[in-house]
Amino acid sequence: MAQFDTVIRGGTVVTAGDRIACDVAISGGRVIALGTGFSDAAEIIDATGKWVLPGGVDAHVHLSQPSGEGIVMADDFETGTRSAALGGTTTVMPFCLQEKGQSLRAALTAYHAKAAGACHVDVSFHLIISDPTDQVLGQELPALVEDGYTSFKIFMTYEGLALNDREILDVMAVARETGALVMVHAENYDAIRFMTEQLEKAGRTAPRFHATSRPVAVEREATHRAISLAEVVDVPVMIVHVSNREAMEQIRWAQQKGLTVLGETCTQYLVLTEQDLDGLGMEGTKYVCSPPPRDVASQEACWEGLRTGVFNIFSSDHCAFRYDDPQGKLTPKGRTSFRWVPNGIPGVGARLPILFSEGVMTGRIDIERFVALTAANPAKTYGLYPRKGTIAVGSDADIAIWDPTRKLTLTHDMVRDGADYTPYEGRQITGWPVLTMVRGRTIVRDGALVGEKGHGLHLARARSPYAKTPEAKTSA
Ligand code: DUC
Ligand code: ZN
Ligand code: ZN
Repeated sequence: MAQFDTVIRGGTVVTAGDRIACDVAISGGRVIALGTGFSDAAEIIDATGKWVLPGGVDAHVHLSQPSGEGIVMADDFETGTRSAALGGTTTVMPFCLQEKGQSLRAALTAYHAKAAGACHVDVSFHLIISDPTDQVLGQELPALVEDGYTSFKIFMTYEGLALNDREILDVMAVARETGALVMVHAENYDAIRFMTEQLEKAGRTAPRFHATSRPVAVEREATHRAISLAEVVDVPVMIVHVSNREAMEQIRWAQQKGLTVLGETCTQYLVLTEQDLDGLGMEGTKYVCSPPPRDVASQEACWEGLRTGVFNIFSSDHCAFRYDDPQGKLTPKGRTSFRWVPNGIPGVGARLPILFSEGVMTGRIDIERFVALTAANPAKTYGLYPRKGTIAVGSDADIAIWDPTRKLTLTHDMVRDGADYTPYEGRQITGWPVLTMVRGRTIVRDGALVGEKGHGLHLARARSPYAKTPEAKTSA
C-alpha cells in the first residue's frame, strides 16, 4: 500500500500568509504533510507551473430558497455546488430562510432535506431570521447556535423580510448572548418604497429604474444605522454585499472607532455598473440585484476596500434566476415594473476566475490577499478555520489548482449553474482553476466535472472568532 493517497507535486502552494514551492501529501481526505520528495502515493498530480490554492469558500450564496409566489430560483444544491466546483470553490454557505410564522427548526429540516445527497462541494448554512418571535429569540436561536448554526442574516428591506429597528436590536441581543455573528442586508425599506412609487407614477418601470429606486444614500443610511444599532448592543456585525464608497466609508469609520464591524463586497460591484441594467427590452433584468451595481468610481472604491482590509470577505452573492422563464426574470409581473423582477444574479462559478483575473493578474491584489479574501477569511469569520480555507497539515484537502497562463472568454457553459446566462458572458479571463479537490477527492479535472453529487457534506460551525463569546461577556 502506498504511503499517501495523493501527492500534488511541483506547484506553488499559497495560503493567506505565504507562497512556497512544495508538494502536498494527502491521505484520508486531509493534508498530512507539506515538503519535497514525496513519491510513494497512489496518485501523483503534476502541478508544475501552477498555483496550488485552498479551495474557495463562498460565504454568501442562495440556493433553493423560497422566492415568492410563482418565482423559482434557478439553482438547487446540485447545480449550485456543481458551478462552485467548476469555479474552484469547495465550500459554499447558503441561507436557510425562515418564512413568516415558520419555526427555524422546521425551516432547517426542510432545507437539509433539499441538500441531502445533492451536493458536489461542502455546504454550511446561515439562517435568515424573518420572524423574531419570543420563541425564536428565546429558545430556537440559542439552541441552534449550540448546534453549529453560528451566523444569521437579517434584512432591512423587502416585504416579508424587513425587520424594524426594534426587531434588529432583539436579534442582535441574542447574537450577543449566544456568540453568533449577525449579517445585515443594509438598504432602507421605506426609502425604496417611496422611490419605487414615485418612479411608477412617472411611468418609469423599465428594469434600469431598479437602480434608480435604490440610490447610494439608501444603502449608506442603512449601513450607518445597522452599525449604530450594533454599537448600542455591543455586538459585532457583518455588512454584506457593499456596493459603493459611501457605504464602505461607514464601515471604515466604525473600524477606526474600534468597533468590530466587518464588510463584504461581491463580484458584481467590481465589474458591473448600473448601465448594465439598461439593455434592450427586458435584457436589463439579467443584472437586477440588490444593492444594484453602481458606477466605475464605486468599483474603484470596492477594490480599495478589498486592498486595505475594510472588506475582509469577497463573495458571489449567487442568487440565480433563469432569464427566459416566467418563473424567473421574465415573470409576467416583472414585465409591468422593475419592482417585481426577482432580485439576484448568478456568480458562484465566476467569482474566483474574475477576482483572479481582474485582481491578481492585473496586480491590484497579490495572490496571498486573493486567498485571504476568498478562502481563509470567510472560513475564519464563520467558524470553519483551519479545517477550511488553508493548506496546512490537518486541514481538509480542499484544493484548487490554478493555471495562471490560461486565457479564455467566459461563457455560461464553463460555469454550468442552473441559470440560462451569466452576467459575465464574454469577459476575457486570464487564469483558471483546472483541478478542484474536495476532501482529497478530485471532482473537477481539466475544467470538467468528474465527481458525483453526494460527496459534499453539511458542516456545523464553531462560533466566529469575531463574535462575543458567552464567557467573554460574563467576565467583562
Ligand atoms: N440580497 C442578497 O443577499 N442576495 C440576493 C438578493 C438580496 O437582496
Ligand atoms: Zn442581501
Ligand atoms: Zn445574498
